[in-house]
Amino acid sequence: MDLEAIQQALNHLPLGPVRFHRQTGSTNEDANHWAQAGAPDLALVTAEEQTQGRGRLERRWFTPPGAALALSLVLRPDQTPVDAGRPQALARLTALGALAVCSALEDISRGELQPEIKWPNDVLLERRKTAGILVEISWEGERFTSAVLGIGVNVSSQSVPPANALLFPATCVEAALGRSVERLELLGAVLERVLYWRARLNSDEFLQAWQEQLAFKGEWVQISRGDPSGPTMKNARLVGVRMDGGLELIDREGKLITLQTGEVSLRPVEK
Ligand code: BT5
Repeated sequence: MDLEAIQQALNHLPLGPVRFHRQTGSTNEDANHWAQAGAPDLALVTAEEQTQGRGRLERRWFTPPGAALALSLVLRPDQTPVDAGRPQALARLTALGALAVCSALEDISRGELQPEIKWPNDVLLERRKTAGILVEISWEGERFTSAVLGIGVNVSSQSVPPANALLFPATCVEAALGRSVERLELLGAVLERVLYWRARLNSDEFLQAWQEQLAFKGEWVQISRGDPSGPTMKNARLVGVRMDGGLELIDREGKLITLQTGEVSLRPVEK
């Protein structure tokens, strides 16, 4: 990939300016700085390699050169209709990234791939983590001034970290699809779908798509504090997601539990 090829692949989309790095620390870090310096809506940072790629809770995100997508998009509030409070806005924008990746994977595979969203921010293929979303929002009081939507997608096998570095099993798009994938095509499809879903952020269609893509629906999952290896809080059957981003589950006693995006992890209960 290079800047010219990226711009050409994206020239049908109404994006802001694009920055491309062969290697950077973190595209989210870059986009946050750029947003503070006045980057317009839909300014895009993308990189071939990240040396300090980050996940939630100070975790690391692995992006070796030439094997993945690593991108961060600046979103400005006037074009991004999230009218809710802080946790809800974070949940909704995270879902925007996850839904965009799911739709893009369906588009480029012509329906062969069946991606799922592992609440709150992972995209799974064949029940393995293939993409992660990290949203970082800057607030002024109750109004957000900018959000950075960070998306990492494993495309070819070199992008998949060794199993001992992982909290949850991982795979890549090419392994799930059984053929090679053009990263520029996937990049264009993801961004096209970010635009599509952003225009529908508060719609029933958005909630329905989020609900439909949710992994482990109707299944028993183990809820842990922090990492999936952390202490188990309890097992419960997953019901669905609510408009405010909360996840609903029913425990063994039949009690409804709602989890908010935060320091919890889900993992299927082994039968
Ligand atoms: C995430 O965090 O899944 C969010 C990842 C966001 C990455 C993008 S890339 C572009 C932008 N720039 C950045 O610096 N970040 C964003 P979390 O749910 O906390 O998951 C992190 C965990 O996923 C790690 O602790 C590992 O166990 C695992 N992991 C790390 N790299 C992975 C990879 N390439 N594929 C699958 N799992 C990975």
